Amino acid sequence: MERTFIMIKPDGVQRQLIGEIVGRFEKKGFKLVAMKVMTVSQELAEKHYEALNDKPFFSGLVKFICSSPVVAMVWEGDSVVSTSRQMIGATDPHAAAPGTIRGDYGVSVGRNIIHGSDAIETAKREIALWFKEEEVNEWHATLNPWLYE
Ligand code: DAT
Ligand code: MG
Repeated sequence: MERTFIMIKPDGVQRQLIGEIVGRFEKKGFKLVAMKVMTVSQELAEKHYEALNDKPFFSGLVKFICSSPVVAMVWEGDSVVSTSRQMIGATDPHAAAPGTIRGDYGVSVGRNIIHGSDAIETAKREIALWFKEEEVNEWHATLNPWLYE
């Protein structure tokens, strides 16, 4: 089953949106297999966003991610990578459709509440970067027959 890395950024935590966001993923039918509240080191933030290190906003982005705790999670389910991206919405909350997390709660690209892996390979890299293997739980959800044919 596919997995993705989801992070509620410092603004989402400060704005008390953790329950709202986790609830959306739960209600969709995805399974939570790892979750931790953590203060991110500069080293981890830079590694996580290394593909963007030539962008003018990179240093501000790293500083922001380290500025206050985040909630790091791994969610599992059928097509969870692409479906999560749809639930999150466009990078710029101004462009994000109503009904998406960024569309409903964000007003600025540098404070867009949540991160989600953009592809299956990226998800693998990000999960390995943020979690030890033993922190990711294999568990059988009894709801499965009601979610999957
Ligand atoms: P996404 O988070 O939708 O995958 P991304 O990977 O292109 O978007 O960028 C990572 C984060 O960097 C994004 O969530 C917010 C920040 N960012 C992107 N473009 C930006 C910009 N033009 N100005 C400020 N921050 C930006
Ligand atoms: Mg991205």
